[in-house]
Amino acid sequence: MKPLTKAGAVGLFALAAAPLLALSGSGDSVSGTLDTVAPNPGAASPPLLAQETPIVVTFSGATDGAGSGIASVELWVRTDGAPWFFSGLSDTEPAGSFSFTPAGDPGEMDDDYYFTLVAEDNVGNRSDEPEGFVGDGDGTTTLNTETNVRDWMVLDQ
Ligand SMILES: [Ca+2]
Repeated sequence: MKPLTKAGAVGLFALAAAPLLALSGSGDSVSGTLDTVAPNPGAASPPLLAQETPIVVTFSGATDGAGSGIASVELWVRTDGAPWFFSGLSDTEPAGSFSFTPAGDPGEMDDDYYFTLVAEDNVGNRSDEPEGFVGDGDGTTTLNTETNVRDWMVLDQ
């Protein structure tokens, strides 16, 4: 009877331990594929010139390689004399376009807007955010809305 009892106890132990082993195995599997690499945000392609707002900025090329995948692509902006900031515009697709409307009433003179992208993957890794008052980003748009007004004045005369 004792050997049977022992065998029964071992069998129960094995059953009780099985879920723990399964969880442990699952944990090993998750850690083996952990994504610690920031995605490549691709590039923004703003127009060289704009005579009206919003400024339409196309973007493409965001990729997370074999990682967890692109969660979002953000449009970041800088103007002369101001630091980089997040425009508030983001997209879950790796390519598309943003319609950026500058704050205030810019464009009376030639105002330059520099654009770049920041991407985040599905586990929260982020590509580098631009900082400070320098850098051209991926491209620059010169905004001059007054050109339109002058055109109208010429047409009216
Ligand atoms: Ca990644």
